[in-house]
Amino acid sequence: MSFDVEAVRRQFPVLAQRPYGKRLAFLDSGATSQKPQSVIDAVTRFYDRDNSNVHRGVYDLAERATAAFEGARKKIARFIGAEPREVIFTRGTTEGVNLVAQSWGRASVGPGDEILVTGMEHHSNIVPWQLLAAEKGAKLVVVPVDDRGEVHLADFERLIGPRTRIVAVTQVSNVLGTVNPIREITRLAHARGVPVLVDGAQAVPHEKVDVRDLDADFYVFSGHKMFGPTGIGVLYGKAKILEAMPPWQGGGDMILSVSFEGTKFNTIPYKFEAGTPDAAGAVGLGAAVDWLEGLDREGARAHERDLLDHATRRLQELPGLRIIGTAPGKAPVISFVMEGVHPHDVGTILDHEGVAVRAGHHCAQPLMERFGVPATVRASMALYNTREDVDQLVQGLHRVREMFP
Ligand code: 7TS
Repeated sequence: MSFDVEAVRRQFPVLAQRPYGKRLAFLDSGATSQKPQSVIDAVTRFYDRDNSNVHRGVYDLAERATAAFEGARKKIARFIGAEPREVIFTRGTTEGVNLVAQSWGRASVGPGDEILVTGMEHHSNIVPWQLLAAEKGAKLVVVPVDDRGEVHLADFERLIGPRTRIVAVTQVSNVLGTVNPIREITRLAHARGVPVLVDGAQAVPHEKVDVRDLDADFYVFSGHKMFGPTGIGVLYGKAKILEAMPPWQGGGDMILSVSFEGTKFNTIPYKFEAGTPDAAGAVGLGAAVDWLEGLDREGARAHERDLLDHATRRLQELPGLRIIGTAPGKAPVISFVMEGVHPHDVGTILDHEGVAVRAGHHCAQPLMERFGVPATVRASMALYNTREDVDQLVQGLHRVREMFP
């Protein structure tokens, strides 16, 4: 098996379109990835052939829907090295963090307690903790980010104290591309009896993740960033911890029996899946896992590394361009600013050149403040990108310079 980017690209119908008559260089996979035909087909097939509500019907169709939904859970569990009952379907990363903050957090965090986050977290791994802290009289403590965009284990060692109740950290920064040393962080935290939630949103599309090996207590990610559908994501939690947690939302399917005197809750994972789930989304995510597992992932990684090296080299040729986030071993994400041009103007001009990038604060305003910029332009790459996409970006940036000399 070898990695053939042109064969991969042919599986993504979106990539064939020509905005403004130009070739599309899609460099915003950090926001959401495109979907291969097999994922699109799996969702359509579910609605064509298997659709009915899950865990409810006794008829053939309902059993097929349930089998497809639970089959997806098994695939995803295997993909991340978990047991199926440790895989809870959510709407995405955001919902996963909120679930943990509201269920585990409300039961485990009290006045004066501390929640440790890093300075490079996405808002979805900050705000749910702030809501919890405000309710409980706890506070957030922040691990600083250095000039290259890295965090240091010594700071974790210094900041995990007797009041720390949880460490919430991203595996890969959506702005900087920094890959954090999760294994070392969980080791440090666990030595002090502190659990760790890992935001894997930007990690799963790029690297093989094994939650047991990382020893994460919670691991959250979104389907739509890993070639799956929108509206579906996963919260992994260690079974022992999930079992001890109170339910989050109440409703159908999360109960064993209900009476007005009291309710007996279902076992995990169902205890945390109130209401009709996005079964088609789960099936689509299962198809995304199949698709990823059918690839030469080592080859894909090498391809992504080549793209990052090529992009870094070429962007450095441009005068007045500053790359933000220069940690070694980055994921294929490059944020930058151009002297004298607002990132939004850069984004708009690039759009007319067929280049899709994101310009803004990337839901990481504290990190923008850390680097003293209001916003950046971000090119985030996936395994279907090519050097041609990068060269089109660079050509577009020359055009920006012509317009803003
Ligand atoms: N965590 C990280 C590291 C992210 O990059 C994102 C989304 C989220 C959490 C939230 O994921 P959601 O699926 O629940 O929305 N990041 C981005 C981005 O970089 N551009 O658009 C969304």
